[in-house]
Amino acid sequence: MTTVTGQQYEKLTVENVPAYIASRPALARRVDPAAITEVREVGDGNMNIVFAVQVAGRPGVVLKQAMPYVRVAPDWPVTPDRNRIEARVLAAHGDVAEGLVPALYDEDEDRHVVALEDLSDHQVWRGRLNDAVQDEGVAEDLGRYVARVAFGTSVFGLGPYAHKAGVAASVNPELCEITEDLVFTEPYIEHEHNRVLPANAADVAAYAGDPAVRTGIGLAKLSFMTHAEALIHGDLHTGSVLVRPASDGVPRSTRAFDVEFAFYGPAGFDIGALWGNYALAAARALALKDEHHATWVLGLAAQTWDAFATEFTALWPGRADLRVFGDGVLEGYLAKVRADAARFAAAKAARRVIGFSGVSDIQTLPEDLRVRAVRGVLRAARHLLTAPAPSFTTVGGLLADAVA
Ligand code: SR1
Ligand code: MG
Repeated sequence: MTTVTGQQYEKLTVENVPAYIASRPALARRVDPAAITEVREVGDGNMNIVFAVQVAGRPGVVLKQAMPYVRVAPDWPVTPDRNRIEARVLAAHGDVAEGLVPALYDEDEDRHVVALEDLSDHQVWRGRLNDAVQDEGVAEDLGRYVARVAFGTSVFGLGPYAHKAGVAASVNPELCEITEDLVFTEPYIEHEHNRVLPANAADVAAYAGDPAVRTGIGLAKLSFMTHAEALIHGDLHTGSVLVRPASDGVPRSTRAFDVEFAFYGPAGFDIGALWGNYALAAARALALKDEHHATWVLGLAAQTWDAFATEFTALWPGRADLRVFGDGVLEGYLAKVRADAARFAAAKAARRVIGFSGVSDIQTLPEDLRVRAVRGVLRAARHLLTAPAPSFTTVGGLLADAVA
C-alpha cells in the first residue's frame, strides 16, 4: 500500500496477523503466535481495519490498522498518521482516566498499527441501546471519563506550560477537517454526501434554512475550531463505547475507544456527542413505540451531565493555579460546557440524519418510521441549537410528537 506521501506499508490480513505478532516483541511477549486459535476481521467503523486475535487459555489482542484512506470510502484519502495520534491519546487518557479506555500494548509507526487490550467480552453500546438493553451506570462512567480528561489535560490539571505543550503536540488537522465538514458544514449546504429521503426534504430545508439554526451551527463550529480547552475524544458517539455489564462478581466495564479524532478542543463537544446520540437512540425507541426505553434513554443526558459536573468539581481543588481560578470560575466554566454541549448535541444528531455516515439507530428503521424519526431529530436539534435554556424534556416531547 502506498500513502499519499509515497510511503509503502503492508496491509494486515487474517492470514498474515500471526507472523505480524511474531515480528513485534511487545506483542509476542503477550501472545504466543503458536497459541492463536482465531483471527477475525471485526472492524465495522468508517475509518480503519480491525482484527480480533483469540488465544487459547488467555486474553488475546486487538490490532487496528489505519490505511491511507477511509475504510468505507477508499477513494477518500486520510493520513494514516491518525494511528500515531490514537496511540498517544490512548496513553494520555489512560493516565488521567484509568480503566475507561482500552490499554495500549504496542504502536507500529511504520505499518500504522496499534495493538490494544482484548475487550471481546464487551459489546458496542449503540447496538445494545438499539436492542433496548438498559445498562445502568454507563452514562455516568462516560460523564466521569469526559470530566477526568477535561480537567487532567487542561490548564486546570496541567498548568500553562504543559497545557501549551499538549496543544502543540496534539494538532490533528485532517481529522478535525472531517468533523468541520461532515458535522458543521455539509448538512447545511447542498452536498453530494447528503442522503435525505424525499419525505424528509421539507424537514431538512426547514432546519438547515432557519437563520437561527445557521447562526447556532456557525458559532458551534467556531467554538470547535478555536477553544483548545482539553485533549478531547473528538468522536464520542455511542458506537465509540464498549460495555460489559456486571455479572457473576465481574464488575461493569465501560471503555471509550476510537480516539483518532482527538485534539485540543472544547470539552462540551464530548458531552454533546453523547447527548446527540442519546437523542438518536430515543428517536428510534419512540418510532418503535417503546416509550419505556425512550424515557430511560432520555434520562441518560442528565446522568452524564451530573457525573461530569460532580467529577470535575471533585478534581477542582487540585487545579494548578488557584490565584484567580476561584469557585466562580468553576461555576462559569461548567455553565459554558453545558451551553456548548447543547449546541454540539444538535450538530451531532443532525449530521447523522442528513449527511455522510448515518447510524443504525435510524437507518435500520422501516422507511415510514425512519421519516418520522428524522423529523423528530431535526426538530429536537433546532431546539437544542436555538432555545435559551434547552432541555431533554422538550427534546423528548418533540421526538414523541413527530412519531405520534
Ligand atoms: C469519513 S469518517 C465519517 C465519520 O466516521 C467517524 O466515526 C466520525 O464520526 C466521522 O465523522
Ligand atoms: Mg470511530
